[in-house]
Amino acid sequence: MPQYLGLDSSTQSLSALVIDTDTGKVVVDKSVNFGERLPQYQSPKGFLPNDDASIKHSDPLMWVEALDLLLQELRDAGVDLSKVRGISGAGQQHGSVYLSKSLDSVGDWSPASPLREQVRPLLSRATSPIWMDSSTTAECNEIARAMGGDDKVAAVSGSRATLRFTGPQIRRFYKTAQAEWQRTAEIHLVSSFIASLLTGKSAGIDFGDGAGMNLLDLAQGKWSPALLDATAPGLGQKLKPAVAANTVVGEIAGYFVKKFGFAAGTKVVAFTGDNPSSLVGMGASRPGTAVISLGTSDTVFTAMTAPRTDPQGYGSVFGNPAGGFMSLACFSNGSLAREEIAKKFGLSWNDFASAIAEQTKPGNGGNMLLPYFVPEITPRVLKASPRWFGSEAFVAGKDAAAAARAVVEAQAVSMRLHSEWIGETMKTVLVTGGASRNKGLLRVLADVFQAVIMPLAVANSSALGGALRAAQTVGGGSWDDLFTRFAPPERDLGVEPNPATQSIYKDMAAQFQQRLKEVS
Ligand code: XUL
Repeated sequence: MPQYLGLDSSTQSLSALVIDTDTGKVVVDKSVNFGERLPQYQSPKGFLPNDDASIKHSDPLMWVEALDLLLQELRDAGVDLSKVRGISGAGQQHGSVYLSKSLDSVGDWSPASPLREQVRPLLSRATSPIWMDSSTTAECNEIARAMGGDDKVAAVSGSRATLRFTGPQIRRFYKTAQAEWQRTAEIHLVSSFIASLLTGKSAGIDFGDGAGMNLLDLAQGKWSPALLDATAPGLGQKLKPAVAANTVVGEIAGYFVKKFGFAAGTKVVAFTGDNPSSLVGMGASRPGTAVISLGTSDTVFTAMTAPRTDPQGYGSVFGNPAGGFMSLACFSNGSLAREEIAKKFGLSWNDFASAIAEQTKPGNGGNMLLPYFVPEITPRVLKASPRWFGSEAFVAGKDAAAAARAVVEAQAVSMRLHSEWIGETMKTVLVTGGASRNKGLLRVLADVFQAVIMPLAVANSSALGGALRAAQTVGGGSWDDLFTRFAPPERDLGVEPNPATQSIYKDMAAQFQQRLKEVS
């Protein structure tokens, strides 16, 4: 029975999903939450505490340990990993791992000790900056200046020099930690790092995730010499050539065969970013269907007919793992903001749905929230600064139902406003991620986007995208067949827009933009 494993190393957890292409079934879908299961890393939300709110780093050994832990759990759950023919997957985008030796020179891992102990001495930098980091304003300006302006950076790489992108992060490392920089022989993204662990040798970064670095020449599929020079001297030698997403980067290392029962020779396909992987996992890798992913960050993305850049500079263009390009707008106040409201008012996730369906109305009686509980990427809000506007009770934090609707309406309005540049009509929007089963949230999205909103049968679309890409590359399945069988949208749960709300949300969008000027 041909089975394929997809992994997703995201901000807060590592997930594994196995599909069986004979039966058309998902064999297993399991996750390890870093905060809960690996508390020794002191990263309850997946990143390390820091007095400087702009600095967000994670311990890469936490990701390594999670891999051992999750594969052991699959084994303990009776999953026969020897049936897996191919593996692919995804990582949170932009995060980077710094090694003092190329993994090509390591050979196989020893099954005698845990993987984390073997990786520890290879790290030239103890922590990894992740996508939530916003400490690189100076470096972005320097890169843009060296390139002759932000438009030039966007024309080559698909995005302006962007705070969380890996190039500016690398430049900051080069400027602030000379000794560690000198000791660094190889730099990986989270995605290529996990693929490298699996093969026991250095796996190339794929075009999809590589586009989130401000280093890749999108048209050429090669590191841009000008961007490399503008970022840090000698950087080109620390990066392996980028590869297409459907490249087999190696075979599974003996360590995993001996420890977890994989078959020797199991192929590993290049890993990509979590958003490009979700595009495939949602069956949306051709233009015409937009995707909203509700995770730690919320993202809106769609396959693109032609690469187009965001004139306001917030959105990005990445490689589409199924070929061509995709757009992406990323909002850091996703579930982080929803969880803040839930915590503040003691609301369950069901309370959110009933607050929206039963206790409040579209437009929220004029109550509005600027939902910035952490610094925001889109639009740029540098300091956490939630603002409440409306009735006395709402502003005083005494109206739980209005607060629940307010956070969801504000997020939806902002997503709509900041995805207009993509220029693709969004008649159908597929929704994935932890919050995608919340009827109240889907209702607001349908009304704000004036589009049919449909959740996907499998919530974990990024890991599913990994499994589908492995099946397509190694097993040779057709995309259409794989999408029909594994990524059917839940039509029954689809929510139709109510046309009567169109003008309400048009007014709200105008007010929202007005209010935004106060914080951005
Ligand atoms: C996308 C982005 C986030 C991360 C974490 O540009 O920064 O969505 O990929 O999921």
